Amino acid sequence: MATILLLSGPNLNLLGEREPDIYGTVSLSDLVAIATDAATAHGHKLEHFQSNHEGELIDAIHGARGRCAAIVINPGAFTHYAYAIADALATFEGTKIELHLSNTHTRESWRHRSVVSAYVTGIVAGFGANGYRLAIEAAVAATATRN
Ligand code: CA2
Repeated sequence: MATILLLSGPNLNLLGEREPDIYGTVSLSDLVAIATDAATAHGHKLEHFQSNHEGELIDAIHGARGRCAAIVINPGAFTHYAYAIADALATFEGTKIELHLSNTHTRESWRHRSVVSAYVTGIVAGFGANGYRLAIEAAVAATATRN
């Protein structure tokens, strides 16, 4: 059994309360349940951590080193400018999936750029809540084929 760390960035704790046209009506705890079910179905354990603070997310990435097989991260708006999160992801040796509810490329131009994409194994974006299952399955598959 491997541990998969799901990280949620700023404002994702407010999901379900505003902007349902973009992000859907599900809450963050609903998304964590979807991810947990997907991980459990493959015999793995899921841990989740949400923070509105960049340094706390960096500390969580450091804490996953040598302990977790994969990180699935929705960095929220940090995606677009947080170089320190990109640097932290570069230090993690396992599978890394960048995850977004929305297709950021169909939205405002400032959302088109991700500073973390160059440091991840792959990206899941635009599939809403279903993306949380897809991302876990991608992490499991990528982890199984490593080495
Ligand atoms: O599509 C995604 O998953 C995003 O990572 C969500 C971020 C956004 O800054 C990225 O460009 C794309 C924003 C999450 C904030 O979600 C809200 C939830 C409730 C009310 C307002 C925003």
